[in-house]
Amino acid sequence: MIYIDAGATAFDTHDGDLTGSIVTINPVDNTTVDTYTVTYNVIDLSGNPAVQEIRTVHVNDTTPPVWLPVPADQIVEYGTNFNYDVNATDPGIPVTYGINDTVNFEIDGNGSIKNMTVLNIGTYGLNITVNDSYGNTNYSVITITVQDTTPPAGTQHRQIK
Ligand SMILES: [Ca+2]
Ligand SMILES: [Ca+2]
Repeated sequence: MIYIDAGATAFDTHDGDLTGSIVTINPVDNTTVDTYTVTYNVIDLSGNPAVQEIRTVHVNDTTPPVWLPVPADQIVEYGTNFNYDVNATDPGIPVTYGINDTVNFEIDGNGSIKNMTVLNIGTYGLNITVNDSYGNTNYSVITITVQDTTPPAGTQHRQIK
């Protein structure tokens, strides 16, 4: 998304090279997707304006959002709530998040992932996507491991008579 003005040159049959007298109006903002008009005006030494030259510049966004940091595999204790916040950036452009498994998980606008159901012991593969508003997508696949490391609750002693 970098635009460099190619510039212009001017030559007058009477005054010679007038390139140094060119007045450029360049409203291009590299960080904002839009169509811009760059104009070049030059006046010769006799005060005669040359035909204005106009260029149209399109600033596009073809770069997907970038994970910061890249989402990592997660381990969660059985019976506890899963909470994991992911982040992606795309300078100046809002991003939206999505996940493939919306039965077991949900993700909000800030990239905060939560479980929707009690997660069974085992592993879940989760594909997390992030989009900018110009159709560029990035994704990351993580594994969520649900494990039980809690020992059973106190043993019951029963007296037999
Ligand atoms: Ca982008
Ligand atoms: Ca986030």
